[in-house]
Amino acid sequence: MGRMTATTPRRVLLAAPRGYCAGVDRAVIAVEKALEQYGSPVYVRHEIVHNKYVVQTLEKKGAIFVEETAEVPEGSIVMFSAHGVSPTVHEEAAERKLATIDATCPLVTKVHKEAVRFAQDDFDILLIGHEGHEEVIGTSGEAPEHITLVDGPEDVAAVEVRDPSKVVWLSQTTLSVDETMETVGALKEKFPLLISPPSDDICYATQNRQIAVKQMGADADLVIVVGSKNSSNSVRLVEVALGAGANDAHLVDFADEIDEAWLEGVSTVGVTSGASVPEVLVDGVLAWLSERGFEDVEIVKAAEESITFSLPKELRRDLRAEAAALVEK
Ligand code: 10E
Ligand code: SF4
Repeated sequence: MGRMTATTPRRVLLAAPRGYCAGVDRAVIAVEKALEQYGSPVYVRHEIVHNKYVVQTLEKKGAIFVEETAEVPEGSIVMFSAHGVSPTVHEEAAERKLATIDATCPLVTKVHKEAVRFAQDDFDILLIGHEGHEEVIGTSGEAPEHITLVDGPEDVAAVEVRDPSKVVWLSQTTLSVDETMETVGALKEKFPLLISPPSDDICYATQNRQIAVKQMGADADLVIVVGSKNSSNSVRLVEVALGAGANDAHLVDFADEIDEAWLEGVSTVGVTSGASVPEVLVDGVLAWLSERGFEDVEIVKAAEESITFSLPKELRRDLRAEAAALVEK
C-alpha cells in the first residue's frame, strides 16, 4: 500500500461483541454494591478484573486491592476476584475471620467443579493454561495432586501421566481457541484415550470476541485491542487478529497510548476490546481515530450475547436483609 493521501478512504471496523462479559460485569458491580452496602474499605484480593482503569476507578471509590488475604486486617471484608481462588485461600480467610464475598465467575467455578469431580474419580487432569495466571493457580488448587499444567503445544512432549486410560483435559477460560485445539491435538496423539471436558471450558465471551476479531482481521491494516497487558483474553485478541491476517495489531489501555506512526499507510482500522474493558475506553479510541479522519464506523457482528449472572450470594443475602429491614421500618 502506498503513502496515505487525503483521498485514502478511512474506516473503522468495530467488533461485536467486545468488552465486558457477564462475569466481569457482575464482579465490578459486586465491588460497587459492597462499597455501598458496607462502606469503605472493602478489600479485594487480586485485581477484581485485569483492567487498569477499572481498578483505579474502584480504588477511588474506596476499594483496597491486595495480593494475599494475609494483608487484610482481621475481621474485615474481602472480595475474591473474578478469576477464582483455590480452596486454601478460603481457608486462610476463615482463619483470619474475614467476611468473604466470592466474585469468581460462575464459568470459572464450573471448571473448578469439573476438576474436583475428575480428581475424585482419580483421573489425571491436564490443565491447559498459562503458567502463573491467577485463574490457573485457583483451578490447580482444587486438586493439586491430580493436575498437571500444559502451557501450550510445546509442553506436551514432557507430560507424564499415571494411567493413560484415565486422563482428561480441562482449560483456562480465556485461551486462544485455535492454540488450545492444537495443544489438545498433540495431547490426543500422545494419549489416544484422553477425554474432553463435559462442556467448553473456554467461555462463550472469549470465543465470541475471538470470532469477531477473526472476521475483521483480514480486512484490517491495523487492529487496536483495548485492554491491559495482564489481561489474558485481551492479549489473545491481538494474536488472533494477526493470525487472521491483520497487518499490525496493538494492545492499549487508553487512547493516548496509540502511536500516530501506526496509522502510516492505513485505511482500515479494526477496533475491539477484552472482556474486562469498559466501553468508555473504546469510546476514547473511537474519538481519537475520528479526530484523524477515521469517522466512518462499521460494526462487524459475530454473535448476540444476552447472558447475565446474579450477584455473589453473600451480597444478595445482605441486600435482601437490608431491603427487609427497610420494609419493617
Ligand atoms: O487475564 P484474563 O483474561 O483471565 O482476565 P480479565 O480480568 O482480563 O478478563 C476477565 C476474565 C476472567 C475473570 C477469567 N475468566
Ligand atoms: Fe466468566 Fe468468561 Fe468473563 Fe471469564 S471471560 S469472567 S469465564 S464470562
